[in-house]
Formats: sequence, structure tokens, C-alpha cells
Amino acid sequence: MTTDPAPRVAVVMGSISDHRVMVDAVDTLTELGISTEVRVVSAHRTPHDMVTFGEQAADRGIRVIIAGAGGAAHLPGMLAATTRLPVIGVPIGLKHLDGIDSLLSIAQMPSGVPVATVAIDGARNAAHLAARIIALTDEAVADRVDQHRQAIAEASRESNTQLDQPAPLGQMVPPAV
Ligand code: C2R
Repeated sequence: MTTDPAPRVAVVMGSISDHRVMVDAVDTLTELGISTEVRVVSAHRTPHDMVTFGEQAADRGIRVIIAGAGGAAHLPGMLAATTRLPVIGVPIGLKHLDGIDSLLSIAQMPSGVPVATVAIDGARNAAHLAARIIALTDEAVADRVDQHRQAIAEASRESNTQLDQPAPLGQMVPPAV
């Protein structure tokens, strides 16, 4: 469901290989009715494109940037240096070091240049955080965020039925969020 005419959240990633993780952010924003643009842009490989992207984003109507990057993950921080928009960083877990390297690269920003960092591969929560920021000034999005909060609360309560009639160990199903 997409109801916005122009994208208000940009989901960017350092490589197309990050798409397997970042697609969760795109799907979640779509479910919440927030139109999204999706781009590959890299501080390392396309630095000039990245600066242009960051500098123009606010004037194009973007309100939040979600940036996913793995390894030496400079993209979220470098974007935060080029724009006043809130930037949410998603550390991507790669084969070596399991994403700890990107988590620390994204979280350890110098004072005055903030990046809100979610968990390794936490693209879905990045989208929920972006939605909450958009919801500050958009009642329709606020309603959808509240509906989602209710849905996960109900799913959590509902999972108690599994304890009332326990399935064999290891076959209990966590609530879908
Ligand atoms: P390839 O799979 O294309 O070799 O990329 C990407 O986010 C990806 O996870 C491997 C990893 O390199 C990361 N990358 C960055 C940046 N650009 C690409 N961390 C950046 O600018 O920070």
C-alpha cells in the first residue's frame, strides 16, 4: 500500500548485495503506506554521487534517510555529514566479523553528526523508526503505526495459548511482527 505521491523516505545501500537485507525496510514502509525511493549509493565507490544525493535529499521532499552498509560502513555517517535530515543506519552482517565491524562503524559517530543505529540486519526496525518520525506530522501514518503496535501486542498475548497447550519443545512459534 503506497498512498504518498512523492517519496518521503529514502532507503539507500552501499551495494546491491545489501538488498537482501534492505528489502525488509522497503516492504515495511510500503505496508505502512509511506512511499519510498530505493538507491545504491556508496561513500567509497561513488563519493560524488553520494554527496549530491545527501545535499539534495531534503529539497526533494525526503524526510528520513535509511542507509544500510556492510564492512567499513561509512555510508550512513557520510550521508549524515551532508544533510540535516535524520539518518538511520543499518549495519549489514557480512561473512567476516558478522556485522560487528559495520555496527561499530555506524554507531561510533563524532559529536554533532548523529546516526540512529539499529541492530545488525535490523532493516525492519529502521523502517519502523522512520515511520514514527513521519508520524509526528502525519496523522494517517500515526494511525497505521498505532495499528501495528496493537497488532504486535495482540500477537504477543495470543502466543500464550501455546503455553496453555504446549507443543513439543522447539515447535513453538514466535509472534509474526
Ligand atoms: P559488494 O558485495 O558490492 O562487494 O559490497 C556494502 O554495503 C556491502 O555490504 C560489500 C559491502 O561493501 C559495502 N559498502 C560500504 C560502502 N560502500 C559499499 N560499506 C560505504 O560507502 O560505506
